[in-house]
Amino acid sequence: MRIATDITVSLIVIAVLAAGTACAAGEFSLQAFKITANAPVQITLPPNQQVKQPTYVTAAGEWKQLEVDKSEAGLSFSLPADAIGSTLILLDKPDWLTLPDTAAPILEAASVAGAAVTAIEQAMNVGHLSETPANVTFTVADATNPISAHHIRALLNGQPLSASGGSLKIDQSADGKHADIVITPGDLPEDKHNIMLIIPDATPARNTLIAQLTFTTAPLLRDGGFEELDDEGKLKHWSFGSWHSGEASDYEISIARGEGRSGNALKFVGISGRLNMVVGQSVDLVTGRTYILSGYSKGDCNGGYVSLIGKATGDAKAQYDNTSACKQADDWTPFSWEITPAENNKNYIIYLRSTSKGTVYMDDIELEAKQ
Ligand SMILES: [Ca+2]
Ligand SMILES: [Ca+2]
Repeated sequence: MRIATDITVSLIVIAVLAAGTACAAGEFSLQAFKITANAPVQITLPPNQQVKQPTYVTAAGEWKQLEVDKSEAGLSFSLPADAIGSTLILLDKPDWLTLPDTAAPILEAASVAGAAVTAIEQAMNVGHLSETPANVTFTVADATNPISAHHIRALLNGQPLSASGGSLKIDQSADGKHADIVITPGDLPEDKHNIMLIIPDATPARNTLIAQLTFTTAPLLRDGGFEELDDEGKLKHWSFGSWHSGEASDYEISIARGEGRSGNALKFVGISGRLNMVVGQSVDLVTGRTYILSGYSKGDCNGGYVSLIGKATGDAKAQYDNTSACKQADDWTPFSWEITPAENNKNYIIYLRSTSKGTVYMDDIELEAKQ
């Protein structure tokens, strides 16, 4: 490629963008030149360069025919005036390509181990799963052009799928505009995991959809038995606190070592003042499901209970639900409550609490999705 200019050009960047792919469903590849110049520029290509329907995009986003002069020296063209300094040029516009197209592919459906995800969004959270799903499928479509299967990228927790032994399979329609993208996650530890898919269309601009799906195989509630302590003797998965209105209160929240139904127990002691003792943990709940929170309590008052608190999204009301209270009992007594995360909330936290004078013990707390 030869570049000639009428005056001195202080900056010219020409990049060749190859978009699309050669795949079983069709040849959705093209060569686009990106040209940036701050002065008039003439570009000459070898005579054997294939030219068919040469097109360029104006600054306003309109695709127009590009005038190409043929001579023995080669093929020449200038950066058109209405491209204003920068444009994309296609010398060999494929028949399948429809321009303009400024829209990214859209996510039409998703499923996890064959079960459809009900709320399709670009960032989905399907919450707790009993095990890593064998596969996660994204169904995507582009209204105007083929999807560039060759440029689809999948990341699991920010890493290539191969890092966890996972794989990606793409089943694309003959016209290229629809694709089922099947991800096999591979071997994953019990934890929260995120799959991110980057899906461009096969246009010169490569309009790109980024779709994400998050799931967790970690226990919904960690250490409901109050046994996991850090080096300082504090519970690893629970945070202790007291909410009060400024009025002085006297209380103790502690780990009662060896006093549990098994091992340790959580112990609230309300002494005086306006008491509001809380022990919280973030939980990955999903709206539309009901959960069972169960455990054991004992104590000399009826003060123990549990709250589910959410963070509102948009104009929704933040969830703040309380269960009924644990009964006064000398021996360990089971409790079980249904809790339901509210619509349009996120970042749920379970709080074990006591607002009473007296002592409440809790142990063996479990949180499960209701079957
Ligand atoms: Ca498109
Ligand atoms: Ca325990």
